[in-house]
Amino acid sequence: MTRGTRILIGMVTILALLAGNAGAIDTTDGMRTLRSADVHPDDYPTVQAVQFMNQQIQKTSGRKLGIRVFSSGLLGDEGPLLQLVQSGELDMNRVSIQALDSIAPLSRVFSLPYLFRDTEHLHKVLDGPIGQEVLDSLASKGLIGLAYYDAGIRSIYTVKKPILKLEDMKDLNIRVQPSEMSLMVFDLLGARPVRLPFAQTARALNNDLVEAAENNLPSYSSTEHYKYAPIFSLTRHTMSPEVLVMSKISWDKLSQSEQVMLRKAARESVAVMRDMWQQREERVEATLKLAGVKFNELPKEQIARFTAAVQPVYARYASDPQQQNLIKRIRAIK
Ligand code: BDP
Repeated sequence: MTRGTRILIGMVTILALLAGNAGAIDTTDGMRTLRSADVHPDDYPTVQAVQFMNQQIQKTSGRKLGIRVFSSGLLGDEGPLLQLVQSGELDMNRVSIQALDSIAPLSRVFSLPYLFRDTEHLHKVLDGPIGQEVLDSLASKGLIGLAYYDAGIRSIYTVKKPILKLEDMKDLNIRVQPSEMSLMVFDLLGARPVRLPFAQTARALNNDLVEAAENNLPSYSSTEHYKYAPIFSLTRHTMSPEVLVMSKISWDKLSQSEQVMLRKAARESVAVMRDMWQQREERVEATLKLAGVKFNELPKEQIARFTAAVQPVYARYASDPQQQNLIKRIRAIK
């Protein structure tokens, strides 16, 4: 599909989505269909997880309720779409938790750099009371938090030079996620961050607007960013997870049993997603190596310097007592 066709389909879809359908939840052939957005392609684990939910709820509801996923960023970038979810024009959106930074301050804690020790630590936090507290904090913002999905560990990839020490970050023109906190993290590291929508990153790398970006391996691979920026340096600076949110307005339109059904399907989709994610990470690492991507480990002392450099972010973006309390509890989880 050409870019023009995609844009056209995107516009038509958004119009169809909004026209005459205020209040969302579309009814097609007697089945009420929740519309969900994702920037990733159909075979990506986040999309597959919501497809799995769709199958589950169609089965349990006797085809009265389903979910349709608008994948590949068909409806646009995830940040702006969150507003449509809050206003009830779109039912669901799977986003990086960083997209919620300015909406839900408590959720910011999960995007802080160098907070989680490893995936096990992250899962323990997300699966326990802290994870639930953050999901619950979304309700006052018009969002129902349904599930966390894995997003691996984000590291930096570059067009020309590897990142092996803190000094290599100096003046690096790097695409970052459209969040204030990302901007500060990379400012502190000495880089020159540019906030760009996900979908525009490949073009920006290809046209020298930026010389670097940062992401996890499955995204680096599915977007083909590795073709423009084949040097992957394992800075491992954040483990911000994905989150599936639903419009509170749409949620309130469901019956209680439908809500229970949806929560159950969301819970089950997490395990399915984690399996797919792990397999995907292993597979893409091998494929990327074959494609010529050069991976660089950073020495421990350099990771310590990166960690020290970004500490002011904690004071600036996670300083209120509730956030401080979460950070303390997260660190205490062994
Ligand atoms: C990917 C996330 C996606 C973000 C993207 C980004 O899955 O939700 O939009 O990173 O960097 O890993 O913007």
